[in-house]
Amino acid sequence: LGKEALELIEQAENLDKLNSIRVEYLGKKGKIKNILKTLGKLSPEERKEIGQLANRIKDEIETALKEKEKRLKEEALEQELKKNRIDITLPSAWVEVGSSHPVISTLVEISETFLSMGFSVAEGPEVEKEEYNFDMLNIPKDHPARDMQDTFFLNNGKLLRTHTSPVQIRTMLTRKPPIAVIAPGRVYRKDADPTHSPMFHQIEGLLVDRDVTFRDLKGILKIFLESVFGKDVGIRFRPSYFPFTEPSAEVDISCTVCGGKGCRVCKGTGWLEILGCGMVDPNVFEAVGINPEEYTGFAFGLGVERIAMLKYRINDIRILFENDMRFNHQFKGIR
Ligand code: FA5
Repeated sequence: LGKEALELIEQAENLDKLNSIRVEYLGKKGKIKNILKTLGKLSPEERKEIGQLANRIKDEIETALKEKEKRLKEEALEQELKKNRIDITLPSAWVEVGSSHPVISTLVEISETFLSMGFSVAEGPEVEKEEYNFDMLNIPKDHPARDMQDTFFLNNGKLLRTHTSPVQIRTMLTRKPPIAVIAPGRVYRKDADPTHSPMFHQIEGLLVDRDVTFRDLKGILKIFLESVFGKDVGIRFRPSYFPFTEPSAEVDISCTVCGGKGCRVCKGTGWLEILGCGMVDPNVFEAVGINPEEYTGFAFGLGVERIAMLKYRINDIRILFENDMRFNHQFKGIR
């Protein structure tokens, strides 16, 4: 019986066949079970001998079944591999990997510098109330910045914010000093030339507390500019005017794009204006219900594209938004 089974197993050419042999010999009604059932009728000696024999044959069949099963499976895998040959030395298909736009990576880098100094991020909408964009910032009704030339007015009485300064108002209306926030975001103006884009990014900064001075403003801006451009960067504070700060200044960076003479970006002056700043005007504090006798503060608004232009030596702001892939590809892996 054993020999017969082992031969059948050897000849079995697939797993189905193997399974039916298993049932035939080892199953509940299989040949081995049948022998074991008859043991009761035998004498004790015979019972022992036949019983042992039957169990040995059972073990042999089981082992043979297992081995054959393993071999059949290996053969099947072998066949499969032969049929579907894969050449692992072939080059892979071309996959385009994206990267951050230089304006966005500049914006993130600047933001992180301020976050590391303890500022947090505040936000406001791009479609803004005229009141927050102008009135509460002490910008009079007849100020040229409100002119249809500069501002995109919407027909619902709102406008596209022309700067991130309305986020100052929103922040001071909802929070009590001490306040230390930055507000990065998109702003819009009717502008278009090599250094002016109709949509661009600003980062607003606002710090309000007791005893904040112009010296604090200069110190913070110096730390930030040196961290972005390095210690040797040329920085120039120029007295200026903004209705919402008093005194006010503008900051220029030495124009490394061209080294000065004849440059389109700095118009031959050797400097590029990158931000406006100053001490928060008492009229603004009064508009938001903060006592100017108790608190002082500084604010600044910087142009992100201008900083990206200096950082990457780009001499026309419009290149940043044309989406020419030959340009965009150059910024792969920068951040
Ligand atoms: C302002 O927008 C003020 N809100 C800045 C400010 C904030 C002053 C807080 C004081 C206190 P200004 O219009 O100068 O200021 O713009 C700020 C910066 O944005 C400029 O220095 C320049 O770097 C950038 N900028 C202005 N117009 C454009 C434009 N069309 N395209 C690209 N960058 C621009």
